[in-house]
Amino acid sequence: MPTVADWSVLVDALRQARRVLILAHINPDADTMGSSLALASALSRTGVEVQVAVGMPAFEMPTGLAWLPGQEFLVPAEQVRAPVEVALAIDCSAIDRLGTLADTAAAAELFAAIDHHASYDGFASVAIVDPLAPAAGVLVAELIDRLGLEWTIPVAVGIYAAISSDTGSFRYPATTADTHRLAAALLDRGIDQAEISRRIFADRALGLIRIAGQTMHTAEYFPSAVGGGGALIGVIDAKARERYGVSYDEVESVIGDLTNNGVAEVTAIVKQDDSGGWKVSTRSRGNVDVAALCLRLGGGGHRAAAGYTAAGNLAETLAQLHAELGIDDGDSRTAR
Ligand SMILES: [Mn+2]
Repeated sequence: MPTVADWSVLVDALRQARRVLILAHINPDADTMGSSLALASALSRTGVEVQVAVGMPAFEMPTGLAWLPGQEFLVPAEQVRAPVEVALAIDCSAIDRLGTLADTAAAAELFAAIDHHASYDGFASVAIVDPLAPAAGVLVAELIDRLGLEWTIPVAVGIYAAISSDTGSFRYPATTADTHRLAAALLDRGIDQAEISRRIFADRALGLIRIAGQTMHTAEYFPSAVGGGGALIGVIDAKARERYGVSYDEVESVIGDLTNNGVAEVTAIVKQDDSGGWKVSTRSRGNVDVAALCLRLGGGGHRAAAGYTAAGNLAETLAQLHAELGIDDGDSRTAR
């Protein structure tokens, strides 16, 4: 949990710094990127030189995030100017989320983290971590207030995008009255919430709609999973992504479609990345702690939303997942 001392160390360091590096996590989502670009916009107005980077070689902003204001602060990982005074990782639960920039960040005068994952592992020397925060954006909003930075429209848009995205449009259990009050304050600044919501939740390419449809059509239902609560498991391989022209980052949203069901306590999607490896995203209706499950398999996340990188091929990955979910042998129903 955050302490006053941690806030003051971070706030003092950011007040004094001339050069700041903000790190969004690899395979960025709207929470990490909206928060990072918003903070960069706000800090830059005070004359601080701010860079935002993602530690992936030849990283390009996914089309689903390219509309966020503040794109001008993003630099390729190879162009990050070292040494860095303050390196601030946002929405990263472990240092491997910093990818190729882990060493650069660790060598900064102050290496700090702002995060809301229960699985945050303590990698930074100063950390603001609140597992109850529904989005990293909520904590970055508090940082902006503590620094007394100006809430311009680009700043408000980035923070709203972060919070709206990580709360599933204010639907997930971590959403509180305070979350709505913060959203209301952002609306009072004059942001266009309808346009932001459309960008995050509705503006999907035809190929993504098709791959989501295929995944929902072929997902297997296992009534015996998690003590009879049931699990719904979909698979998206690289071949399907290629057929529909969909990148690995873009299929992140499909788990949201599949999770909209009234039959399974746990929903999962097994996804193949461009290098052929498999990653698993899981969601829980609330009774099953999927963060604990994913932590056992080398990943992490939140109680209701978590993931991990699998070690084996698809068959091994599914067998391991079935075992973790307590699925009986021979149990399966494929949608017809
Ligand atoms: Mn987040």
